[in-house]
Amino acid sequence: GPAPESAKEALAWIEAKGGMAGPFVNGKWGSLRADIESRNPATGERLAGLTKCTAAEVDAAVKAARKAQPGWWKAGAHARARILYAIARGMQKQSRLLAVIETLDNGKPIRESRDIDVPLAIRHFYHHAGLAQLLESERPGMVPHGVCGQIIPWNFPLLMLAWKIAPALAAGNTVVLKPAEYTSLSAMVFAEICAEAGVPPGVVNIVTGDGETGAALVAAEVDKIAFTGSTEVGRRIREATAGRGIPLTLELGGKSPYIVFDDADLDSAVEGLVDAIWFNQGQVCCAGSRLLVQEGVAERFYDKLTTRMDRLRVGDPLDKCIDVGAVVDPVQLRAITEMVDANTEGEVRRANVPMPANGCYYPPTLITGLSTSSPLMQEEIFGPVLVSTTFRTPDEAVELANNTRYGLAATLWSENVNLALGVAPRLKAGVVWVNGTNMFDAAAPFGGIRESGFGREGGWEGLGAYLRPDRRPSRLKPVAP
Ligand code: TXE
Repeated sequence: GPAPESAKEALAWIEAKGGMAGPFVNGKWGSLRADIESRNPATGERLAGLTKCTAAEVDAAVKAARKAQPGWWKAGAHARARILYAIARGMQKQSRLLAVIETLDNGKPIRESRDIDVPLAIRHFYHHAGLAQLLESERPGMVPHGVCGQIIPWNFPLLMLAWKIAPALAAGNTVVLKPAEYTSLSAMVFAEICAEAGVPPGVVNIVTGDGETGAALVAAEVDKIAFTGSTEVGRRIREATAGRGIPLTLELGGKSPYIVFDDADLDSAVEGLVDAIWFNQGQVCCAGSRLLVQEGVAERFYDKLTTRMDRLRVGDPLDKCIDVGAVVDPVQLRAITEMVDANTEGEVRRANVPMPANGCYYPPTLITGLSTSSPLMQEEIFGPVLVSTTFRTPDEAVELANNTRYGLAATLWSENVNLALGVAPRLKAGVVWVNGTNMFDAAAPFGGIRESGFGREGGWEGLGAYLRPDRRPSRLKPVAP
């Protein structure tokens, strides 16, 4: 059942801040103002007032990061590793608070924030503490960029923060991070954890606000920018930074194919699909949102899928038995609804499940019989809506799978290893999962190609995005002619 006690504890934590959240700069809270309201999408209740940082406030944060950076780098790999380990342990100690705040703020099922978001975020800090210690031997001659501006979305607030901050700090950079306006509260808990873990003032700075604050951070004197979010904003950031030539990594949208071949283990493929499209209400950049199923098993597969859909439990995200929670915000709910309602093709099937009367809920939905040019087949819906079509041959599956401007992830199911390994390399995607989906690890680089962006996060490849070759004169003696 619901967990009112832990929710009370989380709300008390916010209340203790005067019901306000705002910038954390140079190890201190900045001006807390209720410029933006942060609400619980499951109930509509107000959680906190949020400061919308001005360009001047963003610049002050960048200055603090600039001042702290040389010391953070010179402290050495072991000092940085020790602090990253301390952050990881601090997050572990606060894991319940983090999970509940994330669920209140975002609407995601507590089972997911507790078992996925928070543990993966912690693992990211542990892993990068280890990488920090190996830097000098494994990447000699590499140095940090300096100050990194980082902008993250609302679908995995704490995990995206970890993906950004852990490698940047491990490599000796300092950061100014802007969380998304819908979901800034777990970043506030994180700021406190940093202070307790002994992160020197100015090394981790957080500026709250919306797209205007984000644009101010992009325009500020930063040495590198990392962004995860929509393809549209990614394009704008690329334009805004083009003239400055600073390094940029972009992790953008997707329309990832989920391919089921005739010989697949259909029951496992159905369970995988539940994870691919209904995890986090489908608000996942690599969501398996386009089902491609081979004709021979299509009817059986749809039967199994719709039976499973009707068993999904939609409701109060704090309830541990819930599979599908609330969509992040009324704005996103409206976007999903309008996109689906504008469609006139195919057959729309909604899960036959009880739906909560209030709150930002959208039913798990399957749409079949769409033409490949339909906007629903081409555009990211970013909600619990699966679109599907059938194919005859592996060649046709590859062609359909690649028929999109994106290239973030792909999943395929087959018991035939030759078929699977033949098809996988032909899929245009940053990651291809075979007989599984959503497999993430701090050691595995993740990222897209085409309009899904560029750059990788995780592992040595991800760390490399926060390093550059040293520009100091080489220590090698010039050879006499
Ligand atoms: O994203 P935005 P939105 C997709 C998804 C979703 C759609 C819209 O399809 O429905 O985008 O979501 C900051 N300069 N994804 O509008 O605006 C913003 O404050 C600098 C996919 O919420 O891209 C937030 O912190 N920053 C996705 C962050 O960018 C700006 C995750 C992302 O918000 C800015 C989220 C600007 N001009 C949405 N404008 C994924 N790939 O995971 C906004 N921001």
